[in-house]
Amino acid sequence: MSDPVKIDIVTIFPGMLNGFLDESMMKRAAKMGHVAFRTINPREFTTDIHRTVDDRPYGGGPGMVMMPDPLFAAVESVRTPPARVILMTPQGRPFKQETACELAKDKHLVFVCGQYEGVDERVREKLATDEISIGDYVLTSGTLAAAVVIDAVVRLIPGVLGGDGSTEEESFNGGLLEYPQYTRPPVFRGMEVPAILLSGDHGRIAKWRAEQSRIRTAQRRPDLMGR
Ligand code: JBZ
Repeated sequence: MSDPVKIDIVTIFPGMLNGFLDESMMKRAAKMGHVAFRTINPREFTTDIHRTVDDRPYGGGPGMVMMPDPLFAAVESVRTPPARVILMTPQGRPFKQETACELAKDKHLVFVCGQYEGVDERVREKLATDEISIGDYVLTSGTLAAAVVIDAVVRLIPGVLGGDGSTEEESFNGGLLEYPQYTRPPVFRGMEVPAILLSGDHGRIAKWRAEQSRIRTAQRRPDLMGR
């Protein structure tokens, strides 16, 4: 078996990741040796009495900016030559399923998570190899954004989902939304499961599902059609 994929998360709020890393699929993937997580706190790399990680912006303006030295030191303490150093930032490349597939092929990912207003531009220029945004809304924490990216990547690492086919079938694989799903009972509060799904005709079921995916995608996400 191959070495675990190394995933390091540089954050001043490592506690935000406790539930995420210690429950569910992430924990299981780590236990099975597919992935090895570490959190690195830039505060541990400060040298002043107050353990300062941020300061006021040069030129004035609101908010605080994360200082370069603690972030460089934290990344340099874990970085290996092939590592991708990913800065989570609203100005980054929009995160897509394709991006997740790309990152799932790497051996070592280092996520740099800002908080507050942002990080010193020299981190972007000289430390980061990639910049990613999870979407067009305002967050206070790059750490949450990194957790979203890590979740999407780890489930694609070979062996993590047990190769049961569910990776291929889900939303956005094939670029369309998922078809409607039903389970027991066949009638719930007067609402029936479509008869075709109970028919046992797997050919017709597959065609029905493909059609439902198209209808649903055209209605809800026309931007995904014809890609
Ligand atoms: C992100 C500076 O800390 C932040 C704040 C917001 C934010 C990120 C980092 S990453 N939003 C996004 O991916 O949308």
